[in-house]
Amino acid sequence: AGVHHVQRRDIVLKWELGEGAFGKVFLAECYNLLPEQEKMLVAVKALKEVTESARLDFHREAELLTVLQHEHIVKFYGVCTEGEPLIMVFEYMKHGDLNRFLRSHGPDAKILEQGQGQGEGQGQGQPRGQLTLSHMLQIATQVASGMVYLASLHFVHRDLATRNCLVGQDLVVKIGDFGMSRDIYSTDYYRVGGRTMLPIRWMPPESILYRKFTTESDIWSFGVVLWEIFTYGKQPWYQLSNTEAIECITQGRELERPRTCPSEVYAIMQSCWQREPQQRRPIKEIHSRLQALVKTPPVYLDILG
Ligand code: 31Y
Repeated sequence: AGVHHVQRRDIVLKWELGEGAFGKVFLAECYNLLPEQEKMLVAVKALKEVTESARLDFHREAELLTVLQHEHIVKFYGVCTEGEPLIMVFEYMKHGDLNRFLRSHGPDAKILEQGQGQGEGQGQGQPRGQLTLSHMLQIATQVASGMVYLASLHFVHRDLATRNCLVGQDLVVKIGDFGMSRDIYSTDYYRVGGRTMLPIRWMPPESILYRKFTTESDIWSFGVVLWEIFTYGKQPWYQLSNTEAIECITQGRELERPRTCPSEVYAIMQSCWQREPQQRRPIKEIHSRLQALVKTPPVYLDILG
């Protein structure tokens, strides 16, 4: 694949958005990227340590991201490899990762509240207070849409979780690039051996037991993402340690229905959590079902809890 190259002098860093052991993500201005815009805001990921193996991973990821193009996959514009650090250029997703977004629009939001611009519309756009059922369904449908695309390419994600999705203007949600969250959200991973970090709380029994990752294991993870959305970003099995969570999942215990989750949506989660991978509902069907629910939201009586 032809990875696009950007010149160093066309990138002007503004400030840091996030940091991990691999490097940092900055907000930047980029010149001469698109024909219709002289300069535009972008997010750049700068690789801190450039060992030979990190360089190889970088180029492999860049080639992959060049191929993956979809309205619900974060847009990748190219790389800058003049000297160091190595840089990847992405579209800027104004609200950052989906997990933080969910928490900042949930019941424990006050601490996390980040100044939202004045005069921004509510309605279809970014909500000011807590997310409604309609917002949650819209978010879920968009993640599902990105997953339908990845499945159509037989691409197995292996780490689908809200921390790996990004939120832009007007509640646009996209699946992010790969391998950043292992640093920022390290408590979501269980370290096995030296370097391997597994997102066990999002993994089905066959991935935990046999390290088997497939389109069907991604469907299981999507069910957990739905659960995250309807709990405003809670960690699955937050009350359990990693070893207890492994025990629970492999024994077939299910996450409970979140308080704000209609039974129609919980039924979708449960269809993702069939022990037998082939019994899980195909992501295409899940997407259609969610789309139908967005159009005709279930009547939900909060007081029934
Ligand atoms: C981006 C805006 N997928 C691309 N913080 C890297 C891809 C998931 C995560 C990152 C971003 C997290 C900025 C913890 C401090 C702030 O609290 C979370 C955070 C992620 C801040 N990243 C981005 N923000 N546009 C971003 N990342 C991209 C475009 N790729 C990534």
